[in-house]
Amino acid sequence: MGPRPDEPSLPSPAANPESLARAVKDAARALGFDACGVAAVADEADDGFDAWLDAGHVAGMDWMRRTRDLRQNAALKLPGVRSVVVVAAGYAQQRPPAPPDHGKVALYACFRDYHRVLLPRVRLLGKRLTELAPGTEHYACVDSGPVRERAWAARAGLGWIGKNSLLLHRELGSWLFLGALLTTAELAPDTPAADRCGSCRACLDACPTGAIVAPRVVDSNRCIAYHTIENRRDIPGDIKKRLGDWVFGCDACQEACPWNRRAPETAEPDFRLRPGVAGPPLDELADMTEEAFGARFNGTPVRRAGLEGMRRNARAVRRNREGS
Ligand code: B12
Ligand code: SF4
Ligand code: SF4
Repeated sequence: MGPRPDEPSLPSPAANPESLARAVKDAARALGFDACGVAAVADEADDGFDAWLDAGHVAGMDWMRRTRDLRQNAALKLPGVRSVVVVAAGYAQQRPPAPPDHGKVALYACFRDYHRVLLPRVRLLGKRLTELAPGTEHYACVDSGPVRERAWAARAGLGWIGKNSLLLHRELGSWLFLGALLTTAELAPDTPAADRCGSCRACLDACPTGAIVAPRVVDSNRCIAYHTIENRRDIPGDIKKRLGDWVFGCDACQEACPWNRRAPETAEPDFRLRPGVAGPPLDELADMTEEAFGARFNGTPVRRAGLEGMRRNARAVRRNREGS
């Protein structure tokens, strides 16, 4: 059926790929994101993901193995997908120095859980996209969906993959969270950014456990972030000895990165440090009750390690201190 005479016969200005991309980026900015880019779903060429899984670098994260196909083929998650909109939210800020006998929590986990802050906003972005391009479908995710956010961010021109394997944005550095919106709408894609690591290898040298086994390749079996957050078993002895102060996550390969020194402080109220989270006292943590754990860490990403995980981590850090 053709258009009725009183309906405009031209497509709305937002319906072409260029104006749609512009409108979505405006909407992302209005929702508080610091950067937004678009990738076309034409080329999901092999970029080492299979090799990473097959080499066993995924360690015990079976949920990654189970979702292997989905992570490599966005059309399995959203049939008809044509574009991926990637958003970034920076969280750079000064952290107080850890007092003696206190552990260190990775910066990303010291405030309100980013899943809770950002996923509703990516969903709102999807809603806006549906208004702009009626009849299209989308899938929104932040971290926990079977979508390879860093690879899409690199394709969408948000930055480059640093040798520590993190997405580095020219201004925000790597202190950022990523979110993605798969969509059946066609949006004008951005061009990938140039690699600006050059001959630097500060992150490789700073990693306490040698987990960056090659530029851009992290072996989770050696990574402190994996062991203190995801590993539900004992931490292997040689890693345990090298935990330093980290009781949850690890920022050593980010703290060493020169691109992170100039990152602007976040203005996001939800990313303001929660008192008592960045540097919890080791003795208290090592024998913490469920109640005390909840009081200190509820609503932050630290919950993911669980009470037993945090007690295990704090005991290991304390033992190293006693032995040094
Ligand atoms: C599994 C996982 C982990 C694992 C494995 C880490 C790893 N290096 O893969 C563990 C538990 C160790 C971990 C740790 C951390 N993680 Co994590 N993690 C993830 C998760 C869920 C999947 C990552 C994955 O698929 N890895 C497999 C690798 C092989 O695939 P990939 O990510 O696509 O990256 C490869 C390709 O991009 C390819 N590649 C290289 N160059 C190019 C160029 C182009 C053009 C393309 C297309 C591809 C490409 O090489 C990359 C590196 O191997 C993502 C969220 C998500 N859904 O993507 C968060 C995510 C990567 N993690 C994040 C964070 C913040 C962290 C920590 C900093 C937390 C902390 N402070 O403790 C550490 C950092 C450790 C490190 N140096 O990587 C952020 C990273 C933000 C950023 N700036 O990049 C993410 C994106 C979560 C989010 N939504 O914000 N993480
Ligand atoms: S998070 Fe820590 S252990 Fe993991 S690669 Fe970076 S520096 Fe190494
Ligand atoms: S520390 Fe150097 S090599 Fe590592 S990600 Fe930063 S710029 Fe790249």
